[in-house]
Amino acid sequence: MPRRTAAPRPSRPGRRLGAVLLPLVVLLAAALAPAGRAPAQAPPVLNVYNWSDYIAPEVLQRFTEETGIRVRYDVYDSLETLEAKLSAGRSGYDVIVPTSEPTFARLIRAGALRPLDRARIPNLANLDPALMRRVERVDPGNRHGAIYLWGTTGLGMRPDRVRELAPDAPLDSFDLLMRPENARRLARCGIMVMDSATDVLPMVLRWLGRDPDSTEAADLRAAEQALMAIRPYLRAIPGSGAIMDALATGEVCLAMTYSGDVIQAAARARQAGRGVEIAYVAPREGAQLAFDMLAVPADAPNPEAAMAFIDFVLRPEMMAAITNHTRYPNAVPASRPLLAPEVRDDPNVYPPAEVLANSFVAGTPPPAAERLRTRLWSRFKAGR
Ligand code: N2P
Repeated sequence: MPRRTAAPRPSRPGRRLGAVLLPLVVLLAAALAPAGRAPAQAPPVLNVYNWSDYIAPEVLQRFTEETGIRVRYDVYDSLETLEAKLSAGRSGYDVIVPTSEPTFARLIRAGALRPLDRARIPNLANLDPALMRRVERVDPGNRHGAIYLWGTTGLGMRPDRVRELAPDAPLDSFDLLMRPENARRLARCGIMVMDSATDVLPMVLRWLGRDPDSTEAADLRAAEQALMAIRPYLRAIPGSGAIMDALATGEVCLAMTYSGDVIQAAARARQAGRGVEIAYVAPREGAQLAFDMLAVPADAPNPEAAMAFIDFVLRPEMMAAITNHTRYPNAVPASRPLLAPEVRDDPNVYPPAEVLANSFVAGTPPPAAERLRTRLWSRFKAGR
């Protein structure tokens, strides 16, 4: 279930004070307005629906301070949850962050996105043209979206526990998870796979040496068999948000999830100082690469605020704050010099050329194949 919050937890108490003071000032101004005039209007609201742990809280605070626009902020932790919410229509959101494929592609095809108002988003010019070209295959002319953050999917692990329980298992390969003899030994210290057919199946197909986008029944059967073979050893198949928590607390020693989530979990574990060491690995068989897009639903209640927000977020200093906090790379090169050195130089945040060359972007399966995948996933989750 998506966690619903008014705003992500502020990182410092001072921020919370600001959140309280700003509406107070607005109320006070309304009360002091000369009698006889129309009552002051409620401040405009921007409704954002983003991935969990995918922004720096101070960015929202500063947006409200500068524009007077209040932000209502909800989160999801899988593309399936986002799609379910959006396909019902009238989501009430002004800004969403779908992955370029398949979700953003499908929403464009369904006419569910409003083209960006380029005149109101001059900071689109800050985006790396080479990265923006990569998402053009689903959005010619980049009309409907701007890259927010991107990243790979791979394995988060506690290397010390893994070495202890499965000394001969390779740490840099998807074999670590997908070979039953490894999963069986690691089950004792806890394994989780995130609940997302969209983000897990292509990696399994790739590991099997098959086309990650395959719609062939034989390929999907092979993927299902491989998943079923490790199913008894999985502690849970929760949303990616729960996986981040389980990694950070040391509750699991192996998890398949998104790169920045693992790096955030590692940072949290270090801060807790309880000796939990977490590492991220983009498997050598090839990691799935995802571009998450800032986009505006066609029926957004406040599209002007949406465009203003996208422009604000694309400022180099905002993107740097977001990457520093989330440990996901962005697509604004001018933010690079503003990054914390340990973030900028972390090869798991900004993958080196050879990892990128070996990575793949999943496509958008046609509806019939999508149905097969969804059913396969339900059987996997149920374990039968
Ligand atoms: C945020 C996960 C977003 C990555 N917690 C999805 N590509």
